[in-house]
Amino acid sequence: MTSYRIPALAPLPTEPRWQLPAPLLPKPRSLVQQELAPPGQKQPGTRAKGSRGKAKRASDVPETPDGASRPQASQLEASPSPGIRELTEPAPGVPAQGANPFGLPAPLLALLQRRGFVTAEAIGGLLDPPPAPEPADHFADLAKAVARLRQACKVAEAVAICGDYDADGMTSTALLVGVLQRLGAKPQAAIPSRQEDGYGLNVAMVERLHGEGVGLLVTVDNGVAARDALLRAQALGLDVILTDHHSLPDELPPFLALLHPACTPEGSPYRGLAGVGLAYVLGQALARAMGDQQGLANARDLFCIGTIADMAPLVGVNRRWLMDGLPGLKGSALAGLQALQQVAGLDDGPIDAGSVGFQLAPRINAVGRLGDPQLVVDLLTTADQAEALELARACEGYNRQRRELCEAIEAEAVALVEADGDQKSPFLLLAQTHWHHGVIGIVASRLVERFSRPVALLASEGDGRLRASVRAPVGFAADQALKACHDLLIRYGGHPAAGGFTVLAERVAELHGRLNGLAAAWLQQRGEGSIVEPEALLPLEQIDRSFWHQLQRLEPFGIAMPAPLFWSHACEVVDQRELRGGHLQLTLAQGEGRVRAIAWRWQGPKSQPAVVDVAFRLRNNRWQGEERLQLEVVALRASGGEEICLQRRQRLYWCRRHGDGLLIRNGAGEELLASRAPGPDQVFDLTPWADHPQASHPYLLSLVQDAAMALGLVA
Ligand SMILES: [Mn+2]
Repeated sequence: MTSYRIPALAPLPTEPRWQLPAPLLPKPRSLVQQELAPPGQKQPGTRAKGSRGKAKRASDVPETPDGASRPQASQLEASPSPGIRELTEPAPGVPAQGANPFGLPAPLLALLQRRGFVTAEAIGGLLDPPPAPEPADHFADLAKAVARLRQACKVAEAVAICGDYDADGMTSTALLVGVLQRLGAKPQAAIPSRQEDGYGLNVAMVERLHGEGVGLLVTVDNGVAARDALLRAQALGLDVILTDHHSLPDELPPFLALLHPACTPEGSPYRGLAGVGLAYVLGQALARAMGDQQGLANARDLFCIGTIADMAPLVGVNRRWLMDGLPGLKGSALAGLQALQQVAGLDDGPIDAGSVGFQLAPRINAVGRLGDPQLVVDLLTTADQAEALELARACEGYNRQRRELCEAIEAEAVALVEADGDQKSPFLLLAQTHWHHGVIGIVASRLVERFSRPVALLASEGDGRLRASVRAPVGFAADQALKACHDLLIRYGGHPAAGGFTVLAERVAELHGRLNGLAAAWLQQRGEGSIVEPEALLPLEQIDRSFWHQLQRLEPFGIAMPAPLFWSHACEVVDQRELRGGHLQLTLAQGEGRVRAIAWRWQGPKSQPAVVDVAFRLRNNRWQGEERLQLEVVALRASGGEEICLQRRQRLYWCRRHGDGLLIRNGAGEELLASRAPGPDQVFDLTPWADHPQASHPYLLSLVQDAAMALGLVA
């Protein structure tokens, strides 16, 4: 047995660390593999003025400036060792000529290149993804499944759609119920209850459905793990079409046809489908086979909601179909979606992936968390507007209740954590028997954000058992941590960012000890605080409607295609005020640019420095018919202003703007002047010393590029 020691942890500062993006300059691998000699005796452009630069050449000893001229080093630390990243993630090259026939502004182009979209072809494929390929070529069992469903439609057979109580499972169910109803079958929804049944199809449900005369089961968003239930279905002579996107177990249950993303060919654009994506593939193929196209718009609307709500990656066919489908949501023919938009207050403005994820999905999910999922299926299948509105109001009620529960639990949990003062556990594990397990996952996510460490919240399941939701910050693998403690757990599962387990109450203390050991080791390795990694510089002056429209071309944003995180250098804080609810509102100015910024649930210091660097996402804020672009602040720090300090391994360099160029001084007082290279690329070089033998030295060039980036001179 492994034993874990729990080292005492120093309190973590709330200040996040910043990591600037890799410069868009190719750096040869040799930089990584061999420790380069410093610029050397014959450093180009060395100027004697004001320096004591005679003998003390740049050497391997850490450089420290001496004398009173010591510049004020900001806390800025460019990626401490820019080379290391390249071992796993080569810095994208300088944009090839003609790689931007799309008219994208420089910050967006830089962002795309850092995300790996380097060629014109790749960028084109992102802005306008290719149509989905023929699904039958990617799903071997699709024809078999369609044939069986056609038969059911012909004879008006009773078909059960066996879904799940989350938004993905409920939209999948509604999608197939809608398509089958239209095509003549007699579909019924069969979703287990979170409270009474737990996840997935069970034996009792199968027996009940069989008793009611159902001859065909279609599972959506679950099924591959329901071996017992499906063995029972087989014994009762029921046909089963399995559609699921959860991990395939070693032993599959019996089935007539299986649609699963993992069964598509390697690299298939269908690999990222959620449950509702599979339901859409099946519904679409069936409707086509039966010569009906009309009902498919409704199915596509549901596809959009379920895919975003389930946090499926927005790439491949997901991206293509969302780009096609999202604009139609506003005018959806589904009465339920219209009603839901109405109660959510989405009347004005377009519906984008964000409004689906943050407005519509929570209202649907709240029902699955606290109530009967059948309500959502009814809402999303009814044609009656009055009924739809009534059901949407019920969703709204559950959502309000969900919000209140979350707030109460969060307040309790935060109080428990803060009672420990500076001695917070590396792994926050909190248990209260009265907490509702339908919502503890949401609260756990908020605590991860607040305390930047893994969190497990436990609620009672009865019989001396507790059930937990686990959430973890990027870099800590929750699933691996649970696996390492499997001998203490009754049940566990999940993926790196989120998981769950069931445990006996008497085991909780030991479990917490072990998890603390794992998290402490991870925290120690990761360093203190969270890390902010802005992707591209965006000067405030460039923020206008035209930039916003260009940014919209990269939508939809979500999982695997996050909304860009920009940063801006040396912004003047013109105004700051605290809003009700603990939010911070700032007015920032930079050159001609002036913009409103808001930091939701601000945890940092009350008062901000006069000049800040800000990391932010750009949002279009609609308020009472007016639209205004504003920054959503992710991090703030005091700006180094005109002069910043870069650290390269053991050496320090002081860098500042110098006219259109920049000036770099090392610890020996030697200075180097760089200027913007001619041409469209955002490159600084040592043109002033073009003749010097070391003017193209990779170490110097990358140093210059890092400095230009840190000073906010290039995107
Ligand atoms: Mn799902």
